[in-house]
Amino acid sequence: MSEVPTLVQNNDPQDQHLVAAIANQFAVQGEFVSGGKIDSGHINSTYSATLRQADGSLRRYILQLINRNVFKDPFALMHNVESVTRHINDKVLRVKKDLGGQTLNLFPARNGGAWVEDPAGGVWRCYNFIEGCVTYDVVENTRQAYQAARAFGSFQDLVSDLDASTLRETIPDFHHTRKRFERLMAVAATDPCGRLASVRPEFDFVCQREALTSVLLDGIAAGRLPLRVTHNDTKINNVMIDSATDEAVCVIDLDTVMPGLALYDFGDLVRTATSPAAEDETDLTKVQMRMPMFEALVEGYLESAGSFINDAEIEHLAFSGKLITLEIGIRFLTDHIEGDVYFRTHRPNHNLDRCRTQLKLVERIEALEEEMNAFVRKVRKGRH
Ligand code: ADP
Ligand code: GN1
Ligand code: MG
Repeated sequence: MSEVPTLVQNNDPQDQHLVAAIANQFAVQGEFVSGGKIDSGHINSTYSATLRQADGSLRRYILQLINRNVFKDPFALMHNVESVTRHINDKVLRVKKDLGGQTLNLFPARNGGAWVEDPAGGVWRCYNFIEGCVTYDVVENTRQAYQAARAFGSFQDLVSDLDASTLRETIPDFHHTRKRFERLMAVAATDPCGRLASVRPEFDFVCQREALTSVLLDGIAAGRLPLRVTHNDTKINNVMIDSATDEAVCVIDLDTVMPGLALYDFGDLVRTATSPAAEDETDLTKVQMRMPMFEALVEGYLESAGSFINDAEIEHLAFSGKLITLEIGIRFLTDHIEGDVYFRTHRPNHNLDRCRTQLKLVERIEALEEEMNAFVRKVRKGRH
């Protein structure tokens, strides 16, 4: 199976120097031993730093440079992250009396702030390193899928009483699929890099599905789908999984926690946990909708979120997988046509390759949608 190890440590001297200099500005104890880049995630630049404690033991931290091209107001973003981590830690502490597991915590800067600014204007933050865990880019077994979905459902539960009005919208209209579609149309109309002609099949595929982009928005307007505080970026490598037990330990990447739909979170799990192919796989025959993974996601999600989500949300679980996969496909295609200005890319046509896997997965979901809906109905009946 295609587990992709995400903790790629390197010994690049420039990284060592950078990590040491940044770590030194946070209120963390110990002497710097080593640092390395973590090559996962399309947005921020993430590093680990290892420090030797007074008793000789080693402790790791995460240092992250926020992507200012994506997050125009990193201070608003840090306000959100502080609110969310504080809320979750207070609540877990109240309910469990102890932290009973690992949660995400920010370490303050030595100057007392929640972040550090480097001379180039970069904004850095420091988290505890969630130990004993890995993130997967591709789910290997149904237990991981179940656990991940349960963890994101629990996350929604934990933040359900966080006052949404105190959260800033870090990326406006992040999951407004119709606006994502309109933006693709606008970028295609100007075609700044002359790439449109070579992506006609992908562009036409999206155009044929325009009607899908309004379905959940109409549900909001009609009052059937409530806005909740949601994670909004529940791709499978945003949950830390215990490497020994496959249990989900901690949800990470809190940059897009904002009011949204529970279905955006579930949909992104379907997008990233059902296919055995990497997001940038070029052999599209490998892209599949694995029913056992979908079933595990539904069961895991309903285990933790089933008590608070409503019937309209449950009815759209399979649909949300199709929609969010289409939406991210639209975003990759837009970025390709625009000249790769948003997502980090590692090779020519990387965004186009990513777009193609998404659109293939949409097709696979369409072929199995009835079966997926039938499964959801069956589980739901069993719960009544
Ligand atoms: P991005 O916004 O770029 O996706 P993430 O916050 O998801 O950034 O971090 C990128 C990767 O770094 C994650 O997929 C995970 O492998 C690793 N990582 C992030 N935070 C932690 C943490 N607190 N402990 C251990 N690993 C982490
Ligand atoms: C980005 O940050 P990361 O890699 O977890 C993106 C998501 C996309 C995803 C596609 C802030 O997620 O919205 O779904 O890539 N995050 C942002 O893989 O745009
Ligand atoms: Mg991430």
